[in-house]
Amino acid sequence: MDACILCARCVNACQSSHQFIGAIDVLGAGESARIATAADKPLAESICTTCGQCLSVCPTGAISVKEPPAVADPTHTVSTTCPYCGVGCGIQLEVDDATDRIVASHDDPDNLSSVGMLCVKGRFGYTFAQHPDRIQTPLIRDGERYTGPFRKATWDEALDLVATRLVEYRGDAFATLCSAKATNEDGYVQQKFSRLIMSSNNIDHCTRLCHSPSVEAMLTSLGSGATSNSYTDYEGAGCLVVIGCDPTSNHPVAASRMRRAIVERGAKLIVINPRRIDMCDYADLWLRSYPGTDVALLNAMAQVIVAEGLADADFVANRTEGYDDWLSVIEADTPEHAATITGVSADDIRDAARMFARPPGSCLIWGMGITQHTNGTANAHGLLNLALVAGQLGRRGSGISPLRGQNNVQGCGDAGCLPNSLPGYQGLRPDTLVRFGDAWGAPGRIPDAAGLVVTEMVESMERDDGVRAMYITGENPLLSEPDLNRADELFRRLDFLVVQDIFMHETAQLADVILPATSFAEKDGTFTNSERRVQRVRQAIPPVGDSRPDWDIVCDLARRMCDKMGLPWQNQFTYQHPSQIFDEMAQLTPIMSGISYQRLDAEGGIQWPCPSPEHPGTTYLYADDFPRGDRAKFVAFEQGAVAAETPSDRFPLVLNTGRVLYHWHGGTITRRVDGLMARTPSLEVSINPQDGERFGLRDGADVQVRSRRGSLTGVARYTYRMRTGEIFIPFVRLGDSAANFLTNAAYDPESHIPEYKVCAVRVEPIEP
Ligand SMILES: Nc1nc2c(c(=O)[nH]1)N[C@H]1C(S)=C(S)[C@@H](COP(=O)(O)OP(=O)(O)OC[C@H]3O[C@@H](n4cnc5c(=O)[nH]c(N)nc54)[C@H](O)[C@@H]3O)O[C@H]1N2
Ligand SMILES: Nc1nc2c(c(=O)[nH]1)N[C@H]1C(S)=C(S)[C@@H](COP(=O)(O)OP(=O)(O)OC[C@H]3O[C@@H](n4cnc5c(=O)[nH]c(N)nc54)[C@H](O)[C@@H]3O)O[C@H]1N2
Ligand code: SF4
Ligand code: SF4
Ligand SMILES: [Mo]
Repeated sequence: MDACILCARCVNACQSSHQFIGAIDVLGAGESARIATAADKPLAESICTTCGQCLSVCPTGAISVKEPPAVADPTHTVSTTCPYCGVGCGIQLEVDDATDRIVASHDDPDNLSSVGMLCVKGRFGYTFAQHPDRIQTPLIRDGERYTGPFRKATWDEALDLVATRLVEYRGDAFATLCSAKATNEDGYVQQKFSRLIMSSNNIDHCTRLCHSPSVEAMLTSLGSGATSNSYTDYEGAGCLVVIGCDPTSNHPVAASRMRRAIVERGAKLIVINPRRIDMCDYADLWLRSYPGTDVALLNAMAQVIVAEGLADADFVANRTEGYDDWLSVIEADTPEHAATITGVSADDIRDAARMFARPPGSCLIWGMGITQHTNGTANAHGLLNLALVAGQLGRRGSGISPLRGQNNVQGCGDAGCLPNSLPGYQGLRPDTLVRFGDAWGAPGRIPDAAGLVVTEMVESMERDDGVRAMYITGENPLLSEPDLNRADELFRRLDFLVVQDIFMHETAQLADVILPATSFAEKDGTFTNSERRVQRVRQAIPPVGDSRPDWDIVCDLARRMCDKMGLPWQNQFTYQHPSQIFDEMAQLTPIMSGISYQRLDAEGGIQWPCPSPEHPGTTYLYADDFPRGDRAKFVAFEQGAVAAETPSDRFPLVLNTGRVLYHWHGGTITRRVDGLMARTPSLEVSINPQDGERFGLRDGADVQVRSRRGSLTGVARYTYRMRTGEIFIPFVRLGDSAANFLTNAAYDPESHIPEYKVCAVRVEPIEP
């Protein structure tokens, strides 16, 4: 810090101008003044999130990266979109012209979603793109399935093999998983391939494991499955309800925008979570409910709103239906009753209801703690009912935000990578099928029956008439599915498996053919973020090895299959550039027909619906009506069983799984970013110290965790973030351990999402 001139720009960046974290401040006064953390602890032990915002504003280099890459001048900068989460931050990749290597990632002050901020993954996590482990050539299995070695192959050889094999599996025996990490254009081409060439609607992606209950509920109640509002609405709200999510870890830049509302404008914050998350530091109310009890809690909040006359009577009368039926179900759900189920006091439930219902505006922000339960859809309806009864929808500073997970999970659904709808959530109705059939030069060829969702695909593998051949791009089900031992058995029953990815992973290990895709850094396209903003992805570096963009690989395969089968649709797969794919999709998709690359390049990201070239895009939905019609619908659910599997004598603890800031899902990507690994090198099992004592563990020592389905080894981390009786493990794989060996493949009946958030486990010390 010798170069520090005490300008305090870093302090501002960390506190009031950007991140609202406050990890650093000026410590001391006069001669001894310096920048330091609270109690002068090392940065790594402070609340610092390693976002690098301080680094980005330091004018003297006092704060700098530890090992700056050797750069030969000159460099150029490419403006693109972060490949990690659904917040969709703008990044500016700095590329060394001499070596074609990305040497830095900077924030983009002009980006409308991130307004100059980044988190640790956006600023430092880009290095995976040029990691030596990238798959460089197509690979074909030699010899025995599952065990034989892979050999390098040419594209011709690999794609001919895939085409020849897939010809046998057209129709229901084929299924494909699309990638929420890839672009809209990649997804559009893949669903077109599946529908047109493979005659199969068995198309899905990770949304099934993620926000499918939210989408299901929103489609029923409102007619659209998207976030209704924008990050600016958080900043303008009077009250934020953060329920079943941990934005500081998982949507860090959105979390900064929430903190801005709280710190600058005094917005109220209600956190509803069994686990103490960092946002609790800012909360007016933290409702520590028991896992799986949100239906009871949300019904009781709604009951208070009605009973205390806080309902928005105009909104209910003029813009909703089903109110009376709904009320007759929830009327008995008093706070006192809910308190016995949820463990939250009746007074706190009342306070939360009042804070939420009171004008000016409230935002409901939720995540996997709501959805990944056997009552996931019921939970989501509970939230929608709350928004409807209080009229907190359809105006600035209010709205509903199921925070989208992957960088392009919104877009993957928008592009039609779903078993029951074509692009733009256009159902498999006769008129839609005719329009797409005509546009694709194949009238009457698109199958009209809804296909299987991810979890149904996996279950069907057990049967001989189920899915026999699979084409998986940019997903790793053998770490992300529940009950992995069982999932592994089922995947081994497939006749043929193609994996298209940037890295070798657990699912690829079982594949017959592996096709190397380019990463976000090597292709053009678009991602659509959580606030429905379509943003450009721009190529920064040449493709690594022989890798090719996903859309290009699938087009090549489609043409080969047309040749083999004598199908006349080669010309449907001859795009020269992703912009042509986007134009085709936009033309067929009313919600984005006004968006084009020209506009995105000129204006920056545009939020759909954007029906015409003159339309500015839409910051918030439902100002006047709903896609399902004039009225939104109340849908009542009663609190059912809290979970499919609850603690017993043999398995006395509830396992809650989820994420940590420094890892991405199973870790395929983040295990290959040294800086991120350094921050979270081991699999931590968070446990209340009392439970630790009770089961003979030691803080920091190895622990074995077992469920009825499997076991893992981790490091016990004593923390009061956990209530007794509940432990938390992120689902990243470190070593041979991964949480999904333990989780339960029980499904929400409406959405088919697995119950990742609750299963019963026991813990045992491992003697050194
Ligand atoms: N760093 C990082 N960021 C990510 C990801 C990542 O892997 N790493 N993944 C991305 C993806 S795909 C997604 S979907 C999002 C997910 O983002 P989140 O939804 O924030 O993800 P989780 O970590 O699963 O957190 C769920 C929270 O719900 C709480 N919870 C569990 N059960 C219950 C319950 O019954 N009721 C309530 N009210 N709360 C409960 C848990 O304690 C946990 O804090 O994150 C995205 N961002
Ligand atoms: N226990 C537990 N399990 C869970 C969850 C939980 O909370 N708890 N959450 C669930 C949720 S919400 C989700 S979203 C899933 C996520 O599960 P997955 O989608 O399986 O997880 P990722 O590791 O993100 O997989 C993305 C893959 O895409 C590859 N990739 C990256 N970019 C590209 C590209 O441009 N093209 C191609 N072809 N490949 C690319 C990466 O290498 C990686 O292998 O996990 C689910 N599983
Ligand atoms: S890296 Fe981010 S959180 Fe840490 S001190 Fe800098 S601005 Fe604050
Ligand atoms: S908040 Fe999400 S989109 Fe933004 S930099 Fe972090 S990971 Fe990337
Ligand atoms: Mo997700």
